[in-house]
Order: sequence, then C-alpha cells, then structure tokens
Amino acid sequence: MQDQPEAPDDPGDSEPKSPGQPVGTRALASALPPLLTAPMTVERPPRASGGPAAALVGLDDTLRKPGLVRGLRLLRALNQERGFVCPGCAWPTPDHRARFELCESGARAVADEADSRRAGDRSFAAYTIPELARRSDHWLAGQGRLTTPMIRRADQNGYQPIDWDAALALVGTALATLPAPDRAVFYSSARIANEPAFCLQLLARAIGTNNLASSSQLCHEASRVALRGLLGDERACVSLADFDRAEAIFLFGCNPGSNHPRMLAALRAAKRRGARIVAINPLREASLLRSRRATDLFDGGLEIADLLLPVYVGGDLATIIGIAKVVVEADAVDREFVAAHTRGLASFEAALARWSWTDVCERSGLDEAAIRAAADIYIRSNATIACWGVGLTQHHDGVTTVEQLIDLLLLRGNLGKPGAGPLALLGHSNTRGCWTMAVEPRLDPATRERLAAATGLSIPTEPGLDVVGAIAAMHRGEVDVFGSLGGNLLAAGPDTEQVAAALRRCKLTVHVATKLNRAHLITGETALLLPCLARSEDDRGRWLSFEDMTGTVRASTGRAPPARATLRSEVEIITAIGAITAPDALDWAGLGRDYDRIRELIAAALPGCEGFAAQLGRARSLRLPAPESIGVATLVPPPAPGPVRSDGEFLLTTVRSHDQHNSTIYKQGDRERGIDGYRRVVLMNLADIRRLGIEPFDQVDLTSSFGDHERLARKWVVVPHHIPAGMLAAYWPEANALVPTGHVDPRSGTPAYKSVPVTVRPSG
Ligand SMILES: Nc1nc2c(c(=O)[nH]1)N[C@H]1C(S)=C(S)[C@@H](COP(=O)(O)OP(=O)(O)OC[C@H]3O[C@@H](n4cnc5c(=O)[nH]c(N)nc54)[C@H](O)[C@@H]3O)O[C@H]1N2
Ligand SMILES: Nc1nc2c(c(=O)[nH]1)N[C@H]1C(S)=C(S)[C@@H](COP(=O)(O)OP(=O)(O)OC[C@H]3O[C@@H](n4cnc5c(=O)[nH]c(N)nc54)[C@H](O)[C@@H]3O)O[C@H]1N2
Ligand SMILES: [Mo]
Repeated sequence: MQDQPEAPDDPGDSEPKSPGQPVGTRALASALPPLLTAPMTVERPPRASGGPAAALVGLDDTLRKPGLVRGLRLLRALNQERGFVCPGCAWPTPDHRARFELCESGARAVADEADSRRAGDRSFAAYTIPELARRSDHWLAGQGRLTTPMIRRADQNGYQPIDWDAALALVGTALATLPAPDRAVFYSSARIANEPAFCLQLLARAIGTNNLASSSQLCHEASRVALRGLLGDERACVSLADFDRAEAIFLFGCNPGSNHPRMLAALRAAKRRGARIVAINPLREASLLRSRRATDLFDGGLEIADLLLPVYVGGDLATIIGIAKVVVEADAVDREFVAAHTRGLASFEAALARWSWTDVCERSGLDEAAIRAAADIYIRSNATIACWGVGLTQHHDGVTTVEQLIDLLLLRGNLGKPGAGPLALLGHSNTRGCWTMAVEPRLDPATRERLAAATGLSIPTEPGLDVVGAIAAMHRGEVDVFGSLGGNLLAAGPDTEQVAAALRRCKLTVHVATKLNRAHLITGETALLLPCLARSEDDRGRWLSFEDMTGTVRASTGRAPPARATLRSEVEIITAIGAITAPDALDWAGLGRDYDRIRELIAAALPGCEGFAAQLGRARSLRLPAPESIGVATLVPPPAPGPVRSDGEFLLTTVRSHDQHNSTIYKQGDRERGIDGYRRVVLMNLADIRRLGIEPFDQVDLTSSFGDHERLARKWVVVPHHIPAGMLAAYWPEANALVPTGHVDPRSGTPAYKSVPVTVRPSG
C-alpha cells in the first residue's frame, strides 16, 4: 500500500503550468511570452447572472458529452411528468411546468452523466492506481462512464476486471463475516433515489449497525436539527406557491445563479410583483445583483437584491440578532401570533438585550445602519420567506444560527400563512428523500419501532456513526468495510489527508458509482468499483422517486439506453449484497426485482410515507404531509456574544465555483466570478493585499491550525474580489486540505467548511 501517493491537495491540472511563475491578468498575460504564464485570466465579474452565455455553455457540454441529438432528447425529458428528475439540485418543479426549461446547471449535470465516453477495462489496464491518482479530477471524470466491475486486490497496484457474481460475493461475504456489525460503515451521496436509499439503510440495519454516513451531514444537517428542535419537524417549510405571495425574501448564504438557477425564475417573478429581496453574503455574487434569462440578448437583466449585506464570514448569527433587536425595539413583534404559537419571549428578549450594537457590528462586519435597513424591509413586510444555503449551515454554530433565523420569523408571525416561512435550500437532488428514507445514524424511537415492526429487523438502539465520526473511526482502524453508494468522500470530506489515511486503513473499500473519482483511487487493502445505471437511463421500464426541498416526491423514469447493457441498478446491487450477507432477513430478490415492493415497504415502515404504496405511482407525484398546525414553539434565546477574530488571522470560506458540481469539475475557472482557466485561487480584499505587502496575482501559502495540528497548503493565486477585509474565499475540494476534521458544529456534526481560521504568507 506504500505505493499509493498522498492525496494531493492540488490535483493534476489545477497546478500552474509553470509552478512558481506569477500568474497574470489578461493584459499581463498577453504581454509575456505564453510559456511563462499559466493560462489564467481574471476579469471584472459579470454584472448579471445567466443570459445567453448560460444557455450556450449548457448546449456546449451537451454537444461534447452525450452528443447533441441524444443530449437534447434527454433535456426534453428533464423534470417532465413522464421523464426523470433533474440531478442538478433539489429546487421544486412547478405543477404547471414548461415543456422545456433550460437550466445551465441541470443541462451540465445531465450531460455529465450521459457522457458517451467509457472508462472501460482498457482505461484501467493502461494505468496503475498511483498513476491515475496523479491525474486531475477533471481528467478522471473525463474518462467517461464506468461500465465494468473492477477490483484492486491486496497485492496489486492497479484495478482489474472482475465478474459481477464474484464481486458481489466478495462484498456480501465480507459483511457477513465482520467481527462486529459496527466494523462496517456506509456512506451515501444524497443524490441517490429513495428506493436505493431505503435499501441501503435496510442492508446496514440487517447487519446490525446504524453506521449510515451521508453527504447530507456535510450540508444541511444543521437546518434539520434546528427545524426539528424548534418546529418539531424538518418538513415545516414553504412551497413554491409561497413565492407568489411573499412581500419580502431574505437570502442567506446562497448563490442561486450557480447552484439553484431555477430559483431565479421564482425570484424574478416575485421581484416583478414588487417583493423586496435582501441578500446576506460576504461575496457580491452576480446572481444576487441581477439575473438575465437565456433569451435576454441585449437586456441587462432584472435587479434581484434591493439590499446586499456584505457580512463577515460566519457573521450571520450577529446579523440576525441585530435585525431581531430592531424588531423588538420598534415594537414590531406580532404579539398575537407570539402569544398563541410560542413560549419564552421574555427570556428571548432578556438574552437579546445582552447584545450591544457594538457586539453586533464587530461580529457581523456590518454597520448599524445597514442592519437597520434590512430590519426595515423585514418589519414592513406582512409575509416574509427566509431562504438559506450552506453559507449559513457549515459553521461551528450552524444549528444556533438557523435557530435564530427561525426565531426571527416567529417574532413576526412568518409561519403557517401564505407567502411566509423558512426554506433550507437543499443541494443534492434527494437530500430530503434521504432523510425521509431513514438514512441516518440516529433514528427517533417511534421511527425505529415502526421500521422494525414492518421489516422484522431488530434495529440497534445505539446511534451509529455520521460522516465525521466515521472518518475518525476509520482513522483509528476500527472499520473493516467502507461502502459508498455514490459520492466522493475523499474530495467532499474535511481534511483530505486524514480521509485518505482513514480509507487506507480499511480492509475493503467498495464504491458503487457512475464515474471515476478520487475517492476510488485511495483504497483499502482490497477495493471494488461497481458501476451502476444513472437516473437518466432506462432501468427496464422501472421508475425511482426523489423528494424536492419543499417535500414533494416525484416519480422519475430514465429514458436513455444504458451506458452498457450489463450495467446494474443501485437497487439490484444492494439487494444482491443483502441476499448474500443476510439471506433470511428480507425478501431481497423480490425487492431487487420489483421496486413497487420497496415502495410498499416504505409505506408500511416510514411515518408519513403511506402514499408511496399506490398514490405516487398513480399520480407520479406525492406531497408528503407537513405539520398540520403550527403548534407552539419555544423560542431559543440568543447565545452570549462569542469572541471576535484575533489580529492577523483570516477567516476562509470554501465555496463552489460556477463551473463545478460538488467534486465534479466541469471546467477550470468560475465564469460568474470572472475567473477563467484556474481554480487554485484565493479571493481577497484589495486592502488586505496591500496590508500584506503583496500584489494581486502573487502566490500565498495558507496555514490553518486546530488543536496541536497545523495544515499547510501552498501556492494559491491571490485574486482581488468584493469580500470584506479579513475574509478569504477559495474553492473546494482544493481547500479541504485546510479544513480540520475536529472543527465541526457539535450539534449537527457538520464540518465548519465555511469558517476556517487561517494565516497567510507570501509563497517562498
Ligand atoms: N451547479 C451546481 N449546482 C449545485 C451544486 C454544485 O456544486 N454545482 N451543489 C449542490 C449542493 S450538494 C448544494 S448543498 C447546493 C449548495 O448551494 P449553495 O448553498 O449556494 O453553496 P456554496 O456555493 O457552497 O455557497 C453558497 C454561498 O454562501 C456564501 N457564503 C460563504 N460563507 C458564508 C457565510 O459565512 N455567511 C453567508 N451569509 N454566506 C456565506 C458564498 O459566498 C456563496 O455565495 O447546491 C447544489 N447545486
Ligand atoms: N470545503 C467544502 N467541502 C464540502 C462542501 C463545501 O461547501 N465546502 N459541501 C459539502 C456538501 S453540501 C456536499 S452535499 C458534499 C457532496 O459530497 P458527495 O455527494 O460525496 O460528492 P459528489 O461530488 O456529489 O459525488 C460525485 C460522485 O458521485 C458519483 N455519482 C454521480 N451520480 C451518481 C449516481 O446516480 N449513482 C451513483 N451510485 N453514483 C453517482 C460519481 O462517481 C461522482 O464522481 O460535499 C461537501 N463538501
Ligand atoms: Mo450539499
């Protein structure tokens, strides 16, 4: 195993072509001989998001990957009633949907999975695993769809083909012969459909473990904990129709132009009706300023945010508390609602009073007038929606921050009425579905009992491991088998080096995947790579289902011919393993053959899911029951003000570029932030660049310290950007080498990816 290289913190072609050379702006680059400069350009970020460029890029990817004719046929089936659900994000589809809705992000995600290239046995035969690991993420995905089961045996350094039966027997037997059930860990990406998600947790529980790590724990677990704690149910949220009624919409920590582009249609419509929009974001994102439709050829687009608050990274808690202060001071609390539906106003107000305006301003990075302006919009609105992305949740106080935002909504009665309420902008297209399907390490007792009664499984009461817990346990050598259904834990998890070491300590690592990624190249003693059907592909007429961020489940039928006839579905793979591991536990073969049987079991086993049995198939959609009445929520008092950042320390936030889908890098660069050709950049305020005595486009080294461990990542190109002084932004996965695994929100287990304290030094 020594032959495997360390997981690089700067994979492959994101390295400057001539490391150490200064990287210039377009002007500078053109003045120098081409060989001396990396092919990077930086321009003023666009003044509006979207427009014809978005449509062209979507079409270009379609042309290059599946081919235009096949690609366009797929795009026509996207989010249509008899078609398949978009893999891009979890934004809801309107009931009266357009025949064709062009979304750049959706088109690129579909093009990527419908790639006509194939990573067949020959691609693997040509490279050892260390050679593959030296390639960039972009190159790995560019090998195309995985089509053959592959194995890396303990004494080999390459992947070789293995037949399906032998591969499945190897996993099934390894799971059946574990010394203890908790020595297996399952990770899944919340992109997988309900049916495989449900089967995966059945497999874990049939073995006798709750070790169900999920990408949702890296994403919106804080939203879930806060919504459940305060409102009793994470399903309490607005629906698409509420966007037609809202008078004000607050957008915290999200970048809809890149990550939820279809949301911009709802925001534009609300804006045209006269709704006011407030965006809270350290970066001046193009899509928060203006949005253009693909057909807006000569039009500058529609203004989105009436007010943009350039908050400090991690400064949202103080901002929300500042707005709440104004609501209370102005006597704008909805007394009737608060008396009927909340408890604890007196202790809430007492804790709020402990925050002075100096406390608020120092921690939010905003001046009092800016916060008062946001509060004024909030107070004037009779119906407000608050949306938030992972800019709000991926902090050490993620749950506390979301709680304060829900409190703020409750103070003015913004719950349970049209046009008002909370909305967590869930990212992966089935994040909510994975929650509903009980893919979680900690089941509430009622769900556990019902699941056990319906399936006959005896489910352990001990909570299992979440992502961060699983990485630590693997690192300690306490895990033998790591199974991953989709996803890329190596790139997505915090502290890349530690995840790599953790994976290497397993006896067997198994990935069920559509495309090659870096997690497949850092292996346990033995490693299996099992290719599967993608959701856009025909699964012999069978259909799957996905739940959007507002709680509507939709049926999804793949249309394209499979990348290879012998490919198996995720459900078939999991149930075949179940049949070997725990043959008597369930009728695995029946579940694997007939997905209606899975849905009948879901209906019987999971609270609120009764409609899965018949209604979903009949109507192709199902609205899961949200709480019927708003009940009585206990307001959570704001915490005491925390410490302020120390001098000389920067706070780094890690974000997506416009040209990536999580760990899949479509292109080097970030069109919506004006950067082309390069990703290893750190966005910095010009005043900080001057203060450090460096020049724009110089290279710097970043160091993060946590506990007694220092993490160093070298050579980041400094790009001046609209970001508050003292704050930095960089792209992940490159920056994950700097995110300490211990730096998590203890209440949700979410890594604090978006507030990593770092120091900056010019690269030597
Ligand atoms: N095209 C595309 N679509 C995607 C994805 C993708 O990678 N590509 N990923 C999907 C997934 S899984 C998810 S979870 C979503 C993610 O969608 P988003 O939630 O939009 O994710 P990010 O790009 O990580 O960051 C969002 C925003 O948070 C801001 N931000 C950073 N730190 C802070 C902070 O401390 N406070 C505030 N207020 N803002 C902050 C950043 O500037 C950025 O604008 O998108 C989904 N959709
Ligand atoms: N620093 C930092 N790190 C982050 C974040 C951040 O904002 N900052 N965001 C976090 C968030 S919000 C998330 S959700 C996670 C994402 O974490 P993951 O979900 O683990 O990562 P993805 O990159 O979405 O996984 C992509 C891989 O999934 C496989 N795949 C794609 N489609 C399918 C399919 O249909 N079936 C199967 N079986 N496999 C498929 C392909 O092999 C592809 O390479 O990352 C987290 N990591
Ligand atoms: Mo996510």
